[in-house]
Amino acid sequence: MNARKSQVTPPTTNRHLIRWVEKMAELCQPQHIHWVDGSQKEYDRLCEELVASGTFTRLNPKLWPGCFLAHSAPNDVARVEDRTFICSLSKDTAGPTNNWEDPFAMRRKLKQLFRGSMQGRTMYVLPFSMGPIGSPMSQIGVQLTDSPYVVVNMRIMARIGKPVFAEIDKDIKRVVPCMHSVGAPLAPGQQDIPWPCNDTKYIVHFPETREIWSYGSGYGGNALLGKKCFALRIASNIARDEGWMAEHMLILGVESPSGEKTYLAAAFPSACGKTNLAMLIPPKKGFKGWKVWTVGDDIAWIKPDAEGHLRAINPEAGFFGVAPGTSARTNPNAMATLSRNTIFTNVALTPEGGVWWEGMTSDPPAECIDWRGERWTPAIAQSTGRTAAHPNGRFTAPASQCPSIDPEWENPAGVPISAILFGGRRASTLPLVYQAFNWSSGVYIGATMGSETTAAAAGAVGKVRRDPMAMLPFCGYHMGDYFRHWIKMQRSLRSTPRIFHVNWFRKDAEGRFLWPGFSDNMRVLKWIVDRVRGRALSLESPIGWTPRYEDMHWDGMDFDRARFDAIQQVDHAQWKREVMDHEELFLDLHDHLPPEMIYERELLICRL
Ligand code: TSX
Ligand code: MN
Repeated sequence: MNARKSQVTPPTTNRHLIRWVEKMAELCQPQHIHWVDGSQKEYDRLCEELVASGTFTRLNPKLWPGCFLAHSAPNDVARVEDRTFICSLSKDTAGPTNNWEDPFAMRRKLKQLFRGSMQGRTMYVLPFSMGPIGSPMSQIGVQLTDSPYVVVNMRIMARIGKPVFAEIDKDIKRVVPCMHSVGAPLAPGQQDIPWPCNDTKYIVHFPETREIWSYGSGYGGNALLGKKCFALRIASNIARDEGWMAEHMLILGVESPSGEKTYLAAAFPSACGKTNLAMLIPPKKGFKGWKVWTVGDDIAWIKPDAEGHLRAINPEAGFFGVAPGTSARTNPNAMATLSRNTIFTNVALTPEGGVWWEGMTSDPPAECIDWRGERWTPAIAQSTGRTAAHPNGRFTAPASQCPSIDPEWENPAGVPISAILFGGRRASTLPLVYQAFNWSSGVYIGATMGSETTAAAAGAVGKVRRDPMAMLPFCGYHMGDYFRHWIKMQRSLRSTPRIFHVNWFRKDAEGRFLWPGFSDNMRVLKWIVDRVRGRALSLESPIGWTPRYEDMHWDGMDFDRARFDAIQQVDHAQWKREVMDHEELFLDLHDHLPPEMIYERELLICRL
């Protein structure tokens, strides 16, 4: 690739951008600079180079056209929350749930780390738009990275390249600078390895100057800086200042047989099947003519429009989904989406040149190459406990390929949001569904939501982990101020979306799931739509409005009133314990907590 030639003529007229690139090149000392144009030709060439360097394996084009597989280093397989920092001027701004360091000290540290960090490598200048190019709700960033793996993944996950430079040259939007190095410089003549990275990792955000610096990792949210770092941690700061919301939410549209469309946004902690819900297919029986449309599966930017209604865009252009557990049974739309033009990371390679992961098929392949690059058979798995795919193995797939992608998904004005759902994985206490009494009680529900830990690695199994609005690892400022911002949003709205809480995971005394989940969640979505549209009555419980058995649509499902009563039960003794538990999180945040949270808790206690 003639990188030096393109360096001579940058495809932008923006003096600040050109000067910043020069300054950063001086710091990182890359061998080449490549201005990313985002074309298919460029993508194909980078993928060829990744195959040649051993980072990528091209999958069998007959089975998996346009697909590649990467295996990461074993010490670079997930986001590193303990290495993630919010460097605001004051520690108090970042709050107790974020790692904080003094921004001046951190800058000094980063300068040291990045000095010469790209030696022997190409520095890619990667302009990206989060949200459709030109949308008033979109934001622009430029990532400088020494990882071609990041460039090709970003081409799927965001809008990148030439049209973004054109947008930058209009000089109407502030550009967020994003520095990224895998931290593995090459000495002259030194052979590269398939997955360069560094044991030392720093994922750093400067919320006041709107900057991101990421060092040492090439994986996922650590390295694809448009996603968690920009679209959530930095954007949550921008949103707080500008009066909108950057949320860890899926967006879906429910269409009725008459063509009426209702959009919902939903926040869930990890391992609740958020992507599965975003791509839900209604039950075959009882829901003729109903359709669920996918707008996004991970992030929503939500803003009041001129009439005072909330509208949302998905700032991303692809899905970076967890592969294990994804199958034709759990998520046929995801399987169709990832069937071509997809980059797989840390899943297994089959002898036919295909991919496999736990839960993809009922029978495992007779043999394969596991995510570590070693031979794997079901017998080896039996004796060693090793999985073929890493539990955090991923697919990077274009949203446009999703069969349920909403025709409105790239509408620059977004889609109107009628309801917000919070959810969690809770074996007891939390009913299948209930509706908040009003906005502030809904904010309380979101602030106190949580999930029971499933993997032993994550600590004690079955203990509730609070994860307010599913934003604990992603809010770029004090969680108490974030709740306050949620409360304050009501003032700029003529109509607030209705707020609901759902729990697909309640169990009976014998430990069996009370709810079949998956497609049948459509019955819950329908009740929510009917509530939003003023068509369904409800019962008043101490925690909120709950559905009447006769207002749920049961066609095609055998679920009698006794089972419904069991799954909807609000047990006062359990709830008294639950409210006591809410206090734990609030203690940490008390000095920034809006009074509404205290009042809502008091009211809830009184009702119980
Ligand atoms: O994604 C899930 N959803 C949402 C679907 C739109 N999962 C998978 C969670 C792990 C990521 C679920 N698991 C859901 C669910 O609604 N519900 C359950 C629990 C469950 C699992 C299996 C069965 C029933 C419930 N039954 C049988 O397998 C027969
Ligand atoms: Mn997520």
